Amino acid sequence: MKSSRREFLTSASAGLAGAALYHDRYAAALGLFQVSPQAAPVKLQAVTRTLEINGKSASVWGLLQPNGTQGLQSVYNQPFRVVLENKLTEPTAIHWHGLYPPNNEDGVPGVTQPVIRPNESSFYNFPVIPAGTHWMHSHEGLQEARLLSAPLIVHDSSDQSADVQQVIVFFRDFSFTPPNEIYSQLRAPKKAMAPMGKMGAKPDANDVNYDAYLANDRTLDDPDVVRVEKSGRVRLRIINGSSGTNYFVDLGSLTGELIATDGLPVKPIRASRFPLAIAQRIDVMVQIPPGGGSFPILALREASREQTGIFLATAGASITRTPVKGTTPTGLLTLDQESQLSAVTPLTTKPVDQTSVLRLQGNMAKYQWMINDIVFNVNNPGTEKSQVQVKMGQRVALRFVNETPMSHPMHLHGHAFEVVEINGRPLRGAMRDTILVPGNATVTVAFDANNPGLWFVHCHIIWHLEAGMAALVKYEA
Ligand SMILES: [Cu+2]
Repeated sequence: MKSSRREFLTSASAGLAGAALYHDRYAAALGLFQVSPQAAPVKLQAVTRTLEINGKSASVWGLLQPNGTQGLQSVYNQPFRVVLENKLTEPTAIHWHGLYPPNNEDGVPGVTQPVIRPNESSFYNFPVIPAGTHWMHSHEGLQEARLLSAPLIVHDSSDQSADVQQVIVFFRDFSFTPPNEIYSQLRAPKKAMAPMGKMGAKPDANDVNYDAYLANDRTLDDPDVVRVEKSGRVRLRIINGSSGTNYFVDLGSLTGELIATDGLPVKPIRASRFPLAIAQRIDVMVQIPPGGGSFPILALREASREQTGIFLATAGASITRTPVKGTTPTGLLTLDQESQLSAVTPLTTKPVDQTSVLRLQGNMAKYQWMINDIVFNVNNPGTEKSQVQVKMGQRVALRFVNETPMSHPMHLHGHAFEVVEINGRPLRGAMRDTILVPGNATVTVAFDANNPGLWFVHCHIIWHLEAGMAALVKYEA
């Protein structure tokens, strides 16, 4: 069994430096690139493309290599030599979510670089770190909701040698309504409401009901089916690239071993269901039973019945039709599993030099979202004052105090942080770049100030970001 798969890998990956291979229709298009300093840079294009969603033609955007490959795969510490071409009719900028680039290559327009205008391009060249399951997405306006995002996988030497099949699962949400119309509806005047956080409202989720929830660009009406082997080991690289939807990843009859959060290794824990907030990633190892079969890998939308997913299937196994709505609504994501995690490579043990409190706030009547009473102007971010000042070499804690009943997935650019406190309870948790702060909860993370510049920290619900839930971390010169 093993040798036959190895042969398949070898033949199908000829010319791809013997790299891990992706078998399915979607991921077959995800080639690996390895570049040397002499080689021409990899070209990546922001383009429009067409998907069929719910039986209708959907014009969406995407990040493709000229051969149709979605996104990029690279190898740890290789040069990230990429020419990004804008083939859209609007300016754009792409953020490499999970990497630690130098500040001026981080892809935030108005903070770290100017926008890339239509038919112009931008060149990137920095060492690809850290290894792991990452992704890339537009950081301009609401473009991410048009699916201007893609996987960004950084392999390390261990995952290229292991006899493990790697499968990328990229979850996104999609609406036929253009993002600017969705946003206008969210901001339309509503009946008098007290500011959130003062109204004692019940916990809440899902500002936007999307038309479809996608796994590798498909719904469960016509899911992606990945061929696996009986008794095979599979590493699921699962990405939540949604603009406004948290999920529970559900492995059905399989049990998985969670081995990484946001690309960074954690001490393995076994479960069959894993919370996955917007912009987070998990790597989960599963073992296909000796008898084979087909195995759904689902994402269950938070606090509702919608679901999406892919199937792992051995040869000849039939796929059980799975509806796009489950029978029982899910609940809200919690930090119960998060509090059990610990990093394989935690921060060194040393005292925190400074703690910055970031109070997360909302005003539903105006649909404004704030940090420390400031509605951040994302369309002119360079004019905003930085709320967190750090010095190179400091250990910095960010305490997110959520004063709203809604959860916020908070992302810090350019760094990884350790989760060090949940609701007043200290822990040495996972390393991550995105943490869910549930409604009315307080979560503290700590990072080492080791990447100078001006960095975004923001809610990754795109509608909250657009409505002001962002701040800047600035290194003193
Ligand atoms: Cu938010």
